[in-house]
Amino acid sequence: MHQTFDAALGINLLHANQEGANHNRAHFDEWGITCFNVMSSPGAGKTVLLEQTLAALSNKVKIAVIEGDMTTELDADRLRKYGVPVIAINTGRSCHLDSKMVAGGLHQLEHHYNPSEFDLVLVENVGNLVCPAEFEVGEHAKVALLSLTEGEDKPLKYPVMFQEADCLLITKMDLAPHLDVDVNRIVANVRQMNPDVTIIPVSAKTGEGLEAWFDWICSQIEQEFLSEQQLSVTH
Ligand SMILES: Nc1nc2c(ncn2[C@@H]2O[C@H](COP(=O)(O)OP(=O)(O)O)[C@@H](O)[C@H]2O)c(=O)[nH]1
Ligand SMILES: [Mg+2]
Ligand SMILES: [Zn+2]
Ligand SMILES: [Zn+2]
Repeated sequence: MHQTFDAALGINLLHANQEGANHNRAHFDEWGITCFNVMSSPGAGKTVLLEQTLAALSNKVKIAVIEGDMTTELDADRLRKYGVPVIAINTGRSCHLDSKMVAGGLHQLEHHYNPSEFDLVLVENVGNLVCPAEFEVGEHAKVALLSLTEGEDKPLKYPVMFQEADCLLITKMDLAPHLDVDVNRIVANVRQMNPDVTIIPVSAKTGEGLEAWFDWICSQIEQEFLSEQQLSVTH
């Protein structure tokens, strides 16, 4: 747990975290890996989305997962069935992953595998709409999920998460007929704070939107690959 009411302490905490994030980013760049930080409140569908992503992409994209959970390895075990390295990090009483915890995961990856063989690291953060968005872990993109059952007002009530997101997945679209929720309202509330975010409505149940999500992943990896090539030409 962290004490956000002490502003000075909060700034020091985030400063120390940023150093760790830079360290992780240097590893990603050295290994040619793109990293996404996947965040949402508990139960929005992160693990199901990762399961479907591994099922669809792991034969063409080399993926490793860093799985953050307070105490269990339940999610990690679900993802291990897809035959990819899943590094479980128990955060104990902490309500988010910080850059040092992710560094520990990356060093494990480096110890057990050749990290340069990987294209993508997916970090599933602890379920929480508040502080995970403030703690950079060296990721190239932040992916936020908001499920339909959470209500239209959540982007307004938890602004940092939705301002920081590069991609927002509106999940559980199959439930729309059962709920009094207006997807257009959610989109408008998010756009008000973050006009450029990519928004993809998805359903893990019907498969709606999953192709668009996979395309977004592949475009991010390609973009990262091209920018690294450019860097190596200019240096
Ligand atoms: N109806 C429906 N249920 C979903 C969908 N995605 C996830 N769920 C359910 O939501 C619950 C939480 O999913 P999980 O992936 O564990 O969420 P996480 O806590 O964000 O990792 C599970 O019971 C899932 O089956 C979806 O697209 N539609
Ligand atoms: Mg999960
Ligand atoms: Zn936290
Ligand atoms: Zn290191």
